[in-house]
Amino acid sequence: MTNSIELLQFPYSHYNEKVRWALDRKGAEHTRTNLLPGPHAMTTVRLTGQTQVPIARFGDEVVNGSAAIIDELERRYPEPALYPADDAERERALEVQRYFDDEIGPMVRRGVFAVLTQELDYLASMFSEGHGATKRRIYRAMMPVTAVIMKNSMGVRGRESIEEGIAGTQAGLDFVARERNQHGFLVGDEFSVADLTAAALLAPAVAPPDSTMSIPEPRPERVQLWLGKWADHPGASWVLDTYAKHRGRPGKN
Ligand SMILES: N[C@@H](CCC(=O)N[C@@H](CS)C(=O)NCC(=O)O)C(=O)O
Repeated sequence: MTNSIELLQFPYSHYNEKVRWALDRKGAEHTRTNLLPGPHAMTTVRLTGQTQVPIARFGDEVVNGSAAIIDELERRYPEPALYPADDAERERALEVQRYFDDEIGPMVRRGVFAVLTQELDYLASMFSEGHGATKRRIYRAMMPVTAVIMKNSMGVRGRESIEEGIAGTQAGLDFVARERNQHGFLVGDEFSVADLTAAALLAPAVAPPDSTMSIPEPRPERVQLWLGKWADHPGASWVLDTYAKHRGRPGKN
């Protein structure tokens, strides 16, 4: 049994960014294995019986789901803590995490993918970044089919569903603009899992600079319009500030 940590991930996924941020913040040494969205399911099903990443291997132990992985990290690396010490604050921070994981994260993803799935060259190039030229070519050729599968799994099914994605993104930004306290945090007077989760899951609407979640430039016009829609929202400023103050410079995703 080894104690090494391996994160199986998609580089451009906000739930994966959540775990990367937690790993970086705790200074937990780890490796990252990038899976290609689509073919990834062969690996994820074999390891966990389900298709989603993030998945973390802690030696022989396999944990999937961002909240469960952060829970395990918190146990193994208590400092710096992501869970508030005070019971009521801890409960509230975990509640905020659940709200963003279950309700806001999927809507932000739906909103951004409604745009990205209209830009297949851009999407294929972004998702296959770092892979060899042949694999990238094959991936681009498969993209029309992969994009349909992605749209289905993200619930991008016509105007109404896209409006829900936009409304959910707006609700998430409104939430952080409203709930941030005088210290700039969503709960208590220290950075916690609540701030990390909200900022990471809103990042695809804000594209914080120097972050592993900044979608590559040059960005197609539709992508710029998506980002422009949120640029003046006070919640977007909170995300940018939170990234600038607490994410550090994580380097490559
Ligand atoms: N609640 C899960 C959500 C994870 C999730 O939605 N992962 C997406 C990427 S953003 C995924 O792996 N999608 C591919 C699939 O469902 O097969 C978590 O917090 O980890």
